[in-house]
Amino acid sequence: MNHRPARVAAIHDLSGFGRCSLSVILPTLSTMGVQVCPVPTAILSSHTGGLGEVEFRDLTSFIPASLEHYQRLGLDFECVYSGFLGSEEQIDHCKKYFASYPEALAVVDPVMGDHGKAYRTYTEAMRNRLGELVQVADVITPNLTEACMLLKIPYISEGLTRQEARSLLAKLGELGPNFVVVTGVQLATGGMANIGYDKGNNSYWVVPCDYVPVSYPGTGDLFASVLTGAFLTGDSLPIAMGRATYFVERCIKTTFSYSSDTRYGVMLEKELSVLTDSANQKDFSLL
Ligand code: PXL
Repeated sequence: MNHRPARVAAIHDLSGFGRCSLSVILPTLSTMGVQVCPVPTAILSSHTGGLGEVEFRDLTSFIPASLEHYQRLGLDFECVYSGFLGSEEQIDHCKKYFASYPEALAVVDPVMGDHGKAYRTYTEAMRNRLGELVQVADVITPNLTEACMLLKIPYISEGLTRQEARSLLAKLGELGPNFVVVTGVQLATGGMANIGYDKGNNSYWVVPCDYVPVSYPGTGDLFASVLTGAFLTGDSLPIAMGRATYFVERCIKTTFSYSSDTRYGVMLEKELSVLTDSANQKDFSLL
């Protein structure tokens, strides 16, 4: 029997200031007992969200080179997880990673935008190409902006009814993945929630979020990494969603309590320890 921790190839950028991408995925998954093998797509001085001009080192050629190396040595992964990608070419290299590890859990966090707007590095052509990545995914974790971009529908700014929320999830499921989670959804009944769909047992789930009047970069990356870590350690979809929501909310509330500059991201250093106890989870209900 193999007792080593589950191993994830995490294909994402490495950002300096701003606490996002591999910089937060590594400590998060390590704390959950999952080994991360980083496949950096780029090294950036900060995230792209407002800390000045970003110093950018493109690492596109490292993606196929690392894959070739791992395949040649027979090194295996239980999960391949993709996040922020900088070009169509990087998306194509990612597709090859997923195809090379057909047994691995394929997690696609379709990092494209937030608050109804695409990130400035994102092009229309990349959106179409990302759709192809989503087709081969087992799990996708778009926020509401990204969910609408994937479905090629206008951003939904009104609260969703239960029926509308379920239909949004079902349509995303039709794109390919067995598990769909959409974060940051406004509900018609009031309040924000993370919603999920498990296609295998045709169940829809909702985890309500506490409202905090701020937004920080990297919270989507944190959510997707806790969800991935929970899946890899045997949790069901709603339990994984409950753990991810609990952790991200704790990070947001703690950071807000210090009135820190939002562009620096959340103070996960103060909250990582909550991940070691899987009882730290928000309650979930059927949607
Ligand atoms: O949090 C997603 C993300 C990842 N990587 C970079 C980003 C962002 C969001 O702004 O800028 C470089």
